[in-house]
Amino acid sequence: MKVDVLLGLQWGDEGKGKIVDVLTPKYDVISRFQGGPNAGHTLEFNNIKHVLHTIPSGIFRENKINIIGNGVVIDPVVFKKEIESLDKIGVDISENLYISKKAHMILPTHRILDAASEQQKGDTKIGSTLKGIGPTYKDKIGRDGLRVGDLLHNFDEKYTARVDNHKVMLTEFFKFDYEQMLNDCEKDWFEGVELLKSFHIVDTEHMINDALKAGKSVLAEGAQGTLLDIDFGSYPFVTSSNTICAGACTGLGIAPQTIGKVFGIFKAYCTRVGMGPFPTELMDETGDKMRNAGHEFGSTTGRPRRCGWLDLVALKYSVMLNGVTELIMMKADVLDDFETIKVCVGYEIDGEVVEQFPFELNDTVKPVYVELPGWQTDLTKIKDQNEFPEELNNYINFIEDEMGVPVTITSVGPNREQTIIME
Ligand code: 2SA
Ligand code: MG
Repeated sequence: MKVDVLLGLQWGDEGKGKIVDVLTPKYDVISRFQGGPNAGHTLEFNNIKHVLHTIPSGIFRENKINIIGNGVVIDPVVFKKEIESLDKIGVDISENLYISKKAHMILPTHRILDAASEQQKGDTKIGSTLKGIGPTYKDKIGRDGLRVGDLLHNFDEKYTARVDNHKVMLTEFFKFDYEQMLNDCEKDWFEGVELLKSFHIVDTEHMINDALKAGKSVLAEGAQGTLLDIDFGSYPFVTSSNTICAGACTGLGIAPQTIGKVFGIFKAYCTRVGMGPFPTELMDETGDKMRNAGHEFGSTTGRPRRCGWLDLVALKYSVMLNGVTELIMMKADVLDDFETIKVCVGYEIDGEVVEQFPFELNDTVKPVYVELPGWQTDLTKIKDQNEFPEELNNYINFIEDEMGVPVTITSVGPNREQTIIME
């Protein structure tokens, strides 16, 4: 069997949670391979909206194995809150959640270091989610991290050594007053650790490979988006993990040839939270209209998202990096009320038009648009592709032609029923 991968092709918030929820019934194992509580995957369960941060989206279905892979970073505080809120709605996952011993932990001081670093950067800050992601991955790569498996042996010693180190950095380098923040969260953190220890902590790479050998199907659930990838995103305004398909290999311990389908999710337009370049951004009424129609406010931090037209230069780059085999277009209904819809097909840089995603997206990059007629139809009631207005079909065909990959699902609203499978 193969591992199918589902990932975001833009700057995150493409609606991965909804689609993973639609796809999960087909898989035996659902896994997360990178990121951490900077993700917020919104799912609907019994008509209740539920946001997951660390836990894979397969947990609302019975008899699914959910794996938090080695590439993920875990904050025990957030983890505990997630478990408690699942408990409240009667979802017990103690038996079908497995956590990699090799996943790194976000320490209380990592969160504080994230805040200190952003404060020090001032105007050049990344606009991070302040969840401690950057400092945790920095320690992992710097070979100073603490892993979930470390909880099982001499943990207190290791914890104190790391935290003492961080305290020196906070005091001497960042001149950051951390005492209060640390006092506020350390107790919760240790409580979270106790809860974490009660779950299955295993070498998940063996589990996944054994599952594949036994004929089980695996879905790898990406977080954030391709344009936030540490290597290929709009560096330094990126997250600190590999969000692309290759990240599933390193973040789960699976070989490249085990990858099967690659589902690439994108919104019919673009959004971005945090700082960093965004060529098609609309800082006008059109952008406001998209934000309101699409309820574009972050599920993790509540921040208003920046909005703009679909960028096919960036999308093509993402399709290439991930080897996308199927495209999934989300939130088509958000564009219901637009007379015409623009699509960026090139970037003008110093008077020259390029179609290749450049090294740097600075202010000199100007989008080149094609304008297509809008459908001006309420898509939210549509149940079948046959009912699609001609203009929507044209929009989809245009994208498929440019990408060379078919759109196999179009989403026309937040509910499960508003997910149109394309023939
Ligand atoms: P960080 O906290 O170090 O990862 O922040 C670095 C940059 O990455 C951006 N970032 C995000 N942007 C959009 N969505 C994110 N998460 C989604 C959510 C979930 C998803 O709904 O919250 O799509 O998986 C996310 N996480 C990080 C951040 O704004 C900084 O620009
Ligand atoms: Mg989101």
